[in-house]
Amino acid sequence: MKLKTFPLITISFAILAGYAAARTARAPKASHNPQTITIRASRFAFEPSEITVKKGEPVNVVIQSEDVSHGLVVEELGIRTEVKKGQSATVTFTPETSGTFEGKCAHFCGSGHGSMTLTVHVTDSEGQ
Ligand SMILES: [Cu+2]
Repeated sequence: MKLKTFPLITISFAILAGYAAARTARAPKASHNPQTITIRASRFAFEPSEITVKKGEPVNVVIQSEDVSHGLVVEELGIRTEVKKGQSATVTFTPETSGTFEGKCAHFCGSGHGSMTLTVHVTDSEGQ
């Protein structure tokens, strides 16, 4: 009986220790969590319509659809995502170039779709 349960206990401990090690290894990253910016998308605007991020720092952009399906594409920053009707989508990116970039809705959402834009300012973080 004891001989049978011993390996099970050993394995359980090994798994638990593994989990603990994995959590510890991941913990230091927590302080470098990407900045999160939430953008609401509705016909025919992003709110806010301008965001400012720092070069070299990862950013999570959460896009929430307030009505129909929308999308966001910012070619220069490698952002391309779709957000379904009433849902939200997250896109993570790290801007490598400073400047001002124009994003637009990537999913046709009606007559004002073409004017649905988002301006992304990428600032040099070295100066701060
Ligand atoms: Cu749209």
